[in-house]
Amino acid sequence: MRMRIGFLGLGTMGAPLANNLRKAGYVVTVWNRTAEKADVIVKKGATLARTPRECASDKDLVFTCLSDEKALEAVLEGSQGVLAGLKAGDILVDTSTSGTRAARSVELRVRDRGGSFVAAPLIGSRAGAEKAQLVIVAGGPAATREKARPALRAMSARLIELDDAVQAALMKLVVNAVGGAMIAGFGEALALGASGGLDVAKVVETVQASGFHSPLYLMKGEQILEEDWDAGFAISLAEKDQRLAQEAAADQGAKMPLNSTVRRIFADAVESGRGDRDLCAVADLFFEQAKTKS
Ligand code: NA7
Repeated sequence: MRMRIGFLGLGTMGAPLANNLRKAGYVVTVWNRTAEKADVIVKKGATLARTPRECASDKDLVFTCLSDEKALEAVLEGSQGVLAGLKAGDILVDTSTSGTRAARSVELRVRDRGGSFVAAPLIGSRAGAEKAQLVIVAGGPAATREKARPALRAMSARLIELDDAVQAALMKLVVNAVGGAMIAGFGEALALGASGGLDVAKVVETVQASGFHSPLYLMKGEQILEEDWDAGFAISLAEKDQRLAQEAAADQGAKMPLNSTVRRIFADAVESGRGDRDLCAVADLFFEQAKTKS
């Protein structure tokens, strides 16, 4: 019998992920707060559930891909929530970046229902999700990971497995703390060059010729030069990731002064109206502050 998957959250990342699962041969039932976003995948053969509970009921695997821990909470709880639909032996896989506190709390509540939880945050952006080229860090009990593995592989190019859900959530925060500092530093430095009269294209070329070059700067450098702010990964979500890193640091006793500044920069970008733009639009904020344009 084909495996049944319930998939909740058809945003930028969730829609292509659910579609990849459908293409891989799973029987997919979807739910999204804004139901119309399900139209495309329903036309391709997925079933639309009326409630999160219905979406999660009687499935071999249940996936969530939601903005943050608050969205996750809204979808999990209540009489029509995902948790109400889970029974003993069921598996919930959260692909959202919802942080270590949420992973800890969701794991307990899924276990209370006799189920098993895997935190499987995504590394990559929309294009990677569409091409099933994401990196996924999956943490949870070995037997549960084994059951979820084929579906996780259908959405990713690289699957990194850990024994614990909270550790997987933490790993994602670590990776995005690195990425956040890189892109904020890049945008700030480009604006420094531009404000002194350097040609931004030449700056990008020179950084890329140096030992500091990176695929991130190659990709985002092009987007910045073209002023293409179409969100592969929205600044508002990047700000959330730095906030979650700060929370984990507070819980663990780690100090992250750089991350705290990066978070403030992203928060400024959101406040300036750039929240829905791609992460690289942080450069645009620096250009504006330096009274120069790329
Ligand atoms: P998007 O494109 O912002 O999509 C977010 C999804 O979360 C989308 O399906 C939203 O439904 C849903 N959402 C947000 N708030 C709620 C509440 N309160 N209740 C129910 N559903 C909600 O994010 P991405 O796909 O780019 O990212 C998903 C995760 O991967 C995120 O953690 C990233 O950091 C990494 P809507 O369509 O708005 O009704």
